[in-house]
Amino acid sequence: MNIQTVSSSARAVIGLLVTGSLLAVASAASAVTLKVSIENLAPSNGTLLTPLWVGFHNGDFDIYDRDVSLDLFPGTESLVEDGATQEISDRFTEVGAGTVQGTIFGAEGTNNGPIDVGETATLFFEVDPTLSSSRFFSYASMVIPSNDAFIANGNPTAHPIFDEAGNFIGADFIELGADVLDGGTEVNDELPMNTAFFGQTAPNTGVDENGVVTIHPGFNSVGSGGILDAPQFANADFKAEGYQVARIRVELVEEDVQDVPEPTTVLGMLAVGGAFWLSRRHRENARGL
Ligand SMILES: [Ca+2]
Ligand SMILES: [Ca+2]
Ligand SMILES: [Ca+2]
Ligand SMILES: [Ca+2]
Repeated sequence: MNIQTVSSSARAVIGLLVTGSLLAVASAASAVTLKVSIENLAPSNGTLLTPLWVGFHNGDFDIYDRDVSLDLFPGTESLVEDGATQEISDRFTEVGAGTVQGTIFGAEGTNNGPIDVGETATLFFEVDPTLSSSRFFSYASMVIPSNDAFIANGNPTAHPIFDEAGNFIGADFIELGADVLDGGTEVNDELPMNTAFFGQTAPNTGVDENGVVTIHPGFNSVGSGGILDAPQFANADFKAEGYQVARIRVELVEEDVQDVPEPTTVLGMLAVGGAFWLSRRHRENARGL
């Protein structure tokens, strides 16, 4: 394949989508192209996901610890409450454990930006497999609608993409509803005004929880006037047996890449915002309860 063509396209896409973040690109001689994808496996009228943040690093970039406050992980709160990836992207740059990162938007489906039920969102990355800073993969996405529900790896070395010799390993795993986490930063009141993608109109809106990261207890029960009582989220109970949230894959691209997604103005704007961007529609729906 023509690696020059692939790399320049991928750089253009990622650069546009991740506003303000740096993207160091490996030399063409040793670079490979990776395809990262996330598929929303939730049932119809189930949960959506905010654009997936991903980063490649040397094992020293940590998104959260279980039973520890997110105050110790700057940038993660903004992602788990609002689906915004700018702050975690900035921290990734500051930490210096890796140089390649990006945000994968769900440009298809009903909602442009969020990854809709049944939608697969994809982005290509160029990395140098010989660098230790390419070795491990991390990811994070907010489960919406919610106050602070999210999926992410808390163990920075959980997903090695290359072995020590630079041989490709890749990743292919499913996030179960049972694995969804609660950021511990916002009370799960599920009030439309406080809940991203459910009526919230500004970032960082909600009641402080001052807690720690835990397994999410699940949405408030049916009949409480919360998320599960909204018809469009009637099947969003991710604690239901067998509920699958997403499949995430990191694949090695062997052939030429013709389907590198083209950025649009709309996508570029979404990079700055968060999960409150479509709040009007859902606020109206919530009012109808
Ligand atoms: Ca951790
Ligand atoms: Ca979408
Ligand atoms: Ca919470
Ligand atoms: Ca909130």
